[in-house]
Amino acid sequence: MREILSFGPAQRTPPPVADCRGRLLDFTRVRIMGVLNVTPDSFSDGGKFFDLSRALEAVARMTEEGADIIDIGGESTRPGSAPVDEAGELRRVMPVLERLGPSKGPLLSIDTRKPGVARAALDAGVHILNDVGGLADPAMREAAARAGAPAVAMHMRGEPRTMQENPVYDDVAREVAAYLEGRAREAEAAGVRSVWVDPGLGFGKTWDHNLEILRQLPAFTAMRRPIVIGVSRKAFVGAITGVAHAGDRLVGSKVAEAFAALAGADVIRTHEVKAAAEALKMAAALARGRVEERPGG
Ligand code: HH2
Repeated sequence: MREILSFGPAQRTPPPVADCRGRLLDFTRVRIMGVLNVTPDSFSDGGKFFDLSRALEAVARMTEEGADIIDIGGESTRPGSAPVDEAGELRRVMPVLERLGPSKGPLLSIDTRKPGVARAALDAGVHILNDVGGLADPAMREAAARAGAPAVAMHMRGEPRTMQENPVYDDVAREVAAYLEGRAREAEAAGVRSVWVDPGLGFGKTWDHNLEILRQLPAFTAMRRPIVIGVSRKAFVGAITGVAHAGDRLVGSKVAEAFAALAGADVIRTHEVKAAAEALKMAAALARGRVEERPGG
């Protein structure tokens, strides 16, 4: 544990500020990305925010609770999930984006693997592209570059339908970090102004792989790019804590989020924003050894 504190938030050296299409996001503290799944089948909250008014209520609640970013997705990528076509995904996310309009509150990100959805969402004013496909599709890189938007490249091995069928790595942290560095360089060469990397916990990884990645986050901080971590409610949290129902995995999720923050994550993608904000404040105080932040950091 002491080793972890020695590379806590104060030691992180990502770019201090990301320009999100004119809105600035600094990483002097760990940022919270609240999840809004406008889907009937997401693993923990499928169907809950499928209705427009409930989706908008959820955005208002997460804003109040301290979300820095709201990540809006219209396709479940849980293990075994069935893909949705582009028109269907657009029908899910666009009404929410149109009603939100130019957000003065949290930044908005679009969680999609489809260039058509990415382009439409960015045209509607979304600030960040979150691609669980790792920006491997040149059209995704172009969509972010054209809009001048930062993009999250997430690592996934295989496809959601089959990705949990016996994934094998020699050194999972090193291999995933090398993959993401390659994708980030390609995206930058295509004109993407800021690439954030995400090792993709649960996407083609065993439970032990997920733990290994969290314990080896310095392999990712060395890339000097903002690091996004999504651990919230995932199956390995349930397996470790013995909580079968995904929506009840609050405590395990918050412990893992605090651990990720201390180990160097810059953005925590989470379903429970209020509890994450408390956990991250606690983690930050433990890392700096003082209750209060001093003015100016
Ligand atoms: N996890 C999920 C979806 N998108 N994006 C990033 N960058 N990182 C993640 O870890 C990540 C992600 C899966 O969680 P969720 O959105 O709650 O479920 P579903 O895919 O079933 O909608």
